[in-house]
Amino acid sequence: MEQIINSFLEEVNSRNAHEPEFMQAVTEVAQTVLPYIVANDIYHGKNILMRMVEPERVVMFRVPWVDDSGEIQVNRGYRIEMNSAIGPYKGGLRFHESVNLSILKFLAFEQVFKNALTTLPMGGGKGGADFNPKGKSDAEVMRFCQSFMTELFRHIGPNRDIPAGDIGVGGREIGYMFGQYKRLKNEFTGVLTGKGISWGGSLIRPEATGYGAVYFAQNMLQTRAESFEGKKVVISGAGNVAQYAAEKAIQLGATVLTLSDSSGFIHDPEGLDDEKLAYVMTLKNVKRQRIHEYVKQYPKATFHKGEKPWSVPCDIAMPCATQNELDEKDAKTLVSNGCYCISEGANMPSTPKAISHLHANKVLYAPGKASNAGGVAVSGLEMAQNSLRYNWTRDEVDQRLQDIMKDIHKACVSYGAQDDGSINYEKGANIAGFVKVADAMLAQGVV
Ligand code: NDP
Ligand code: 2IT
Repeated sequence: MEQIINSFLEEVNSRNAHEPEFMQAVTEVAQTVLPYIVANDIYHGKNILMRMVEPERVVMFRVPWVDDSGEIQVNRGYRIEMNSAIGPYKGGLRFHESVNLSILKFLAFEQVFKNALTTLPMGGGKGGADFNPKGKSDAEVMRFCQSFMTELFRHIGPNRDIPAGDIGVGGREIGYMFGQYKRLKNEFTGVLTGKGISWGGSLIRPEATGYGAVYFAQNMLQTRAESFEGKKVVISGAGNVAQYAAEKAIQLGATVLTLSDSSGFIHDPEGLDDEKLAYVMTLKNVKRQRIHEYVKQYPKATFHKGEKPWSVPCDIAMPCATQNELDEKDAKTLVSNGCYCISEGANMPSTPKAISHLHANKVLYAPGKASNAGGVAVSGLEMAQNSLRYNWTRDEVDQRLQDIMKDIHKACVSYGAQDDGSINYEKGANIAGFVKVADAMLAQGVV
């Protein structure tokens, strides 16, 4: 088996040698899915995984724009249309200076499996630009978004490819891009998700990824007759996913001790409450300032410059910032401090060695493609509401989100249950996602 996996990865690597994040994501899937393919005749001999690692289409384009001082800037835009076997391409847009082909291909590949797990009919895609929104004025962000959409609009559509937000792309950016798409096409359609409530958005979409990651953790905890009540939770990030993971964890009676950004983390030993979280939301979403401001407002908290929050003892950890933010050393620290549940809000935040350590110590570990699927799931519900030209209530959407997270958990259990009674959620998520997409691909022939 090892030989089959190695020769598969060698072939993929020969085409993608300079894409480390993409190879990391493919390796993780190949190690769990190839043994399943070999054991199941209907998938064997069809080169099905090789077809899945090759994007259906990649678009790269120039994004020129004029900054506030009149200088002309140029960024690089991308859209990876990875797989449309079970529905139109669907996935977020990331605006961050680190964005490159490797990062977007890893995200698009993960999205294919994640979207299949949601139970909704969505293929996988991802896009973005190496644009750094930090410190830019609203007017600069608007001009950038308009220029980005002036090329992207010809590749997307409500039945073709439906982008949404990711790092650096929130309600403001979706608004500017939607406005430009509508102007160019002269059509009001649900071409993007994460829209404002008065112009086609869904209630609970901003909350969905963070809430969903907590709901998934709740399902995992229930397998050990545990809950969030009274638990210590450590969260990284201070953006969309981290904020709503914190909100839901607090609502369920947990103590949220940390938040972070790329400059360091804050530790509030008394825990965040509704008022403190409202302060963080204004700080990050309205004032667009840094997390270290928190300790000026709440002096009992401390700021740890340049550090990650994983050294703070906790029961539950939720990485909600970015890829590879939790390494083997962090995993060892978490486990030795008593952490027994990790629910990933970010995409691929744990390194392969960290994941091995978590498995070896029987930590309840949920990979992002399962635990952060609530965001894209509610995007799918936003698409459904747009098609119906109707809006569901907050409670209706929240209930559907909870049901979907429960179904994803069930799918992970059915493919990831181990002989010793533990659940390998990584294996379960990969195989469950694979089966749905592979069955559709086989039915549709070699296309
Ligand atoms: P935001 O832009 O709202 O927030 C990102 C947060 O992560 C910020 O606090 C940011 O800090 C921090 N961060 C970003 N890059 C780094 C880095 N290189 N090192 C340390 N911290 C970093 O993004 P989201 O909250 O939307 O996304 C967070 C994660 O969740 C990403 O992995 C994303 O792919 C994933 N995700 C998002 C979904 C969504 O619906 N939005 C859905 C599913 C997954 P700083 O401000 O300093 O950059
Ligand atoms: O990684 C993700 O799932 C997202 N950024 C959300 C994608 C979406 O289409 O809502």
